[in-house]
Amino acid sequence: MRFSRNDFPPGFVFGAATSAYQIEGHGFGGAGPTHWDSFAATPGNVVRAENGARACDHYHRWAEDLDLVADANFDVYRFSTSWARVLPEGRGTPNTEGLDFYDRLVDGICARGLKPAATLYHWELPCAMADLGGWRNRDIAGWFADFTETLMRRIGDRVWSAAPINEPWCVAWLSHFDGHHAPGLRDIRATARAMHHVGLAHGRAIEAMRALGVTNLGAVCNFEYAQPADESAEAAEAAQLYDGIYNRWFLGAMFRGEYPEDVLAGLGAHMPDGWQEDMATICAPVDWLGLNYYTRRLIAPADGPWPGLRTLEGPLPKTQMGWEVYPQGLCHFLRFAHEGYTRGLPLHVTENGMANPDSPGIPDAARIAFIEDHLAELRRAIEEGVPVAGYYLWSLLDNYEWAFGYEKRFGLVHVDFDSLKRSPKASYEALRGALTR
Ligand code: IFM
Repeated sequence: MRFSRNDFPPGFVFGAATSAYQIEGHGFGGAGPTHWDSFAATPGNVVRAENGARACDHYHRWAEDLDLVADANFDVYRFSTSWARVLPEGRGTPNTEGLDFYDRLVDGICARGLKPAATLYHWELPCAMADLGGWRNRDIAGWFADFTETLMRRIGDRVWSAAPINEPWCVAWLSHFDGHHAPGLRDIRATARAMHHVGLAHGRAIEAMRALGVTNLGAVCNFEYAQPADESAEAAEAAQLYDGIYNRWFLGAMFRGEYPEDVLAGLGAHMPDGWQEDMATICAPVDWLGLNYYTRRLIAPADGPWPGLRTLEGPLPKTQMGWEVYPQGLCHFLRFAHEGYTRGLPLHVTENGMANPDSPGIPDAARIAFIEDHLAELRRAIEEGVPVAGYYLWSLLDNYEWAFGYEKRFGLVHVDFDSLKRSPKASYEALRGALTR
């Protein structure tokens, strides 16, 4: 690695990130069915129709996995909790086994001298909630706040930080407009409602955690650098709108209490009645912002209804996901968030990393270079005065990459999905060396 801990300000933290459905093994421990189970069971949605029933079997191997985090000299372990594991019906009677699991996990994280960074929702909506309309139903904000309270009553005394929802754009747009994630809808009315209710659920969960006295609360959003595909005014306008939908909608709501006008021009007619009254809840104060950053997109105009844009393949080197490697976007978004929205709050890069077709024993040099180049951009932001406080790798383990199944390998640690053997990759060893205290 081209850097060490000493190249970062005192107190700067490094972490490894995972999510519940992607690693735990949802078939274990009495968890209820989720919309990812039924989405994956529907032909054509997921590569080889793979699901998270076994995943990395982290449910049983969590201690070994936490040892890997600690041995790499990370400071923070960012994990998520499964709503359906805690409340199999989404509400009502909790699953004791599920609560016990997260209790043990948090204790295990603390026992290894790591900081537990919890995300409450990372996409596996209980089927019972989906049956009631899921993110299209305004009541989801209350159901989610109740789940938050149930879980945080159990682990809130020990978590170092907590964020309600991972990547609201994916929960709303990718899943209700693009149809690429569960519930697989392609409907603008459903999208507008989800785009609003996910923010409302975030705000209600923040309120619930404040009421319980849980501290260090944040929001985790994802960002993509929108580059006009050519020099035309039309491409510039399309890229600006893509940026609004992806990057400015949730930041605007959470940090300014307003939605961007250019996006409202298209979504406004489909928004739920009285949405304006919810904005004060959505922008409940938080203590930090988490930014998940992977790539840029080239955007061109397209015929057809709003938003009238399409993405084109770019010329830069790509990861196994086909995503262009564009480290400069990370500095851009850190600056953008700080100057336009968070104005001094600590920023954490809560996800960054790449998928690579790794095999054990073959060094993942591309991942090492990816991390180095992104950390160089992160350091550039710090030098410019942006208060960046942490950087977390996605991901600790190769895992279930949603609609792409198990083929895309994001891990610092290779997982053999037959034997479930974990084998640290060269990037893991390189980070361990760089993070030595
Ligand atoms: O695997 C996902 C994760 O669940 C959320 N952020 C992006 C990652 C890579 O696609």
